[in-house]
Formats: sequence, structure tokens, C-alpha cells
Amino acid sequence: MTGKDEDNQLFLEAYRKMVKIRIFETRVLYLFLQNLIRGPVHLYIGEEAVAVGVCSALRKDDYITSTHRGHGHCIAKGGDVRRMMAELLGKKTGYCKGKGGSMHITDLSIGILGANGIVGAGTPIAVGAGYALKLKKSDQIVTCFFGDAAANQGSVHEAMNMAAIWDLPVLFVCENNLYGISTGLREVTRVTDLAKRAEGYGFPGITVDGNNFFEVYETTREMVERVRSGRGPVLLEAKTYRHEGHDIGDPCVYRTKEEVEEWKRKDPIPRMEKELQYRKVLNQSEISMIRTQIEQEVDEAVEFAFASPEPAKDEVLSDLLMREG
Ligand SMILES: Cc1ncc(C[n+]2csc(CCOP(=O)(O)OP(=O)(O)O)c2C)c(N)n1
Ligand SMILES: [Mg+2]
Repeated sequence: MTGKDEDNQLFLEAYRKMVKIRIFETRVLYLFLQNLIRGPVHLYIGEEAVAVGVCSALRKDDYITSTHRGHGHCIAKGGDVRRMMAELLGKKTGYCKGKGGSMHITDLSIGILGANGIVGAGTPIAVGAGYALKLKKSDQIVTCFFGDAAANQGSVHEAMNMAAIWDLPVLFVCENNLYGISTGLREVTRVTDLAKRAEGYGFPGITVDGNNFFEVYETTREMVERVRSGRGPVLLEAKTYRHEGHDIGDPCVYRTKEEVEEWKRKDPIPRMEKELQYRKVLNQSEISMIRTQIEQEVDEAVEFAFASPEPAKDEVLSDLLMREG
């Protein structure tokens, strides 16, 4: 295969993952509205190019830490939609045996150190993992996803500073979707480009259009090369937008219809389809075929989850680290 063929293979795989996130989450929304999913669910619809653009530049044995909005990161890193769906439906075959729900999905076999319901908490975990990799003299790296609101958490500043002074192999990825729940970024932060903060820690920071897969992927590739070569952390800020509310049920009264429409016109999936057609990697009938295949894969995941048993009552405390006394 030529380098160009390999690139095209990677772009096709990335496109499939972006569509998989969109279709998986659209189904999750439907199931949630039928009262079949318990606990809050935060959808990633609209932000697919960030997770997929970043993870396409990583190796399978690289690590990631995720957030409360984690389904996209999990699929982008190669997660299994059957086990994800089973987890969301509280079934024993789920990633956390049905006891964790949306915000705790973890898959160590593909480097996912966990989604996390505590805003900003993935950052110190990533720095700890980065420190361990450095001690082991490994060439693996850790990618830490966090939001624009998380960027104002004390733990995030401390983690970035430590990663800097120890030259740790951590790629920080700030998903700037302009809101933390209902609070606009401009109400709580004076800088508009959060990548500028990297300078204050002493490492490079770059802002990209997070709705453009190619821009996210190419920039991440360069950053990963630097991080993997032992030159310390970097910060990538991806500007993006969630099409849905903060979580399912959010009435979204804090955003104007015009703003939402404007961002929907910048939807990363049609943009990628257009670019792949222009590059002659895909045509319209192949796009329809991929969508149909993924619809079927998600249908099967739902069937698998519904057919799976619930965890038994006496298993409620198993798999927990319990402290004595
Ligand atoms: C430490 C902590 N503080 C507050 C919350 C409540 N909370 C959940 S999500 C969220 C906003 C997060 O916004 P951002 O980091 O921008 O991520 P986004 O939801 O936009 O992806 C808040 C404040 C929490 N879960 N953890
Ligand atoms: Mg946000």
C-alpha cells in the first residue's frame, strides 16, 4: 500500500467512527427519552471531529483520560458499542457490569483510563499515568480530554504545571464548546483562546477548528510526535459546539436558536463527507452504505444489551475497593 492509500484507509476509518458516535448517541437519546437509561447522560453530538481527529493520531497502546461527556472518546479509541450500550442499560455485560453507567466507562485493553463524572479530575490522572510512563522509559503517551469549564479548575492548573516541570508525555486536549452547563465561557474567562494559557506553564499551545477533522488530526499528529520524543507536554484547544443540551433534559434556554443553527451549519460530519468526496476517497453511495452498516451495528448493540442479564443484587458491592474500618 502507498502512503496515500494508508492515509485514505485512516480517513475512512475515522469517518466511520464519527458516524458511529453520531448514530450511537442518537439511539442513546431515544432510549433515554423512553426512560430506559438511568442516570445523567451527556451527548457528544456535534463534537465528533475532536475525539476522532485526536485518537486517529494515537497508537492503540497510548492512554487517554475522558470526561463526563465520554462516549465519543471511547468509540474514537476503539471501544465496543455493545458493551457501551449494555452499560448504559445497566446490564451485566456492560463495561462496568452495569454498575457504572455513562460516566464510568473504562477499557484498559485499549488504553482508556476512564470517563469521569468529576470535572477536571482526568487531568491529574493523566499526569500520574504520564509520570509512570516516564519512569518506565516507555514511548507511550497519555492524552487528557477536558472541557473549557474544567480549564478553570485548580486541579487542571496544578496538573499542567507538574507535567511541564517533569517533561511528562501528556497531550492536553481542551474541548472548548463555549459552555460549562449553562454558563458561557465569556462570563467566566477573560481569554477566548484557552491554548494561550500553555505559555504560562512553559509549553506550546495551539487552537484548532474542532469541527474540521483534518485540521484536528494533522495538528495532533505533529503534537504527538513532539510529546512521544520526550520534549514534554503540549496543549491542543479544539473549538467546537454540542448540538444538544448539557445533558438530556436540559431546556437550553441560555443559547439562541441562531447560535445553535450557525454551529449546525459547521457540523463536522457533512464537512468530512464533502472533503472525502472531493479527495475521491468516498462517493455518495458508499456514504449511504457506511451509514446503513453502522445503523445495523448499533441495532445489534441494542439487541445485545436488551438480551443481557441484569447484575444480581448480591453483586452490588463486588468490584469496589473497600477500605477496612
Ligand atoms: C468538580 C465538579 N464540579 C462541578 C461539577 C458539575 N458539572 C458537571 S459537568 C459541568 C460543566 C463542565 O463543562 P466543561 O468542562 O466545559 O465540559 P462540557 O460539559 O462542556 O463538555 C459541571 C460544572 C462536577 N461534576 N464536578
Ligand atoms: Mg464546555
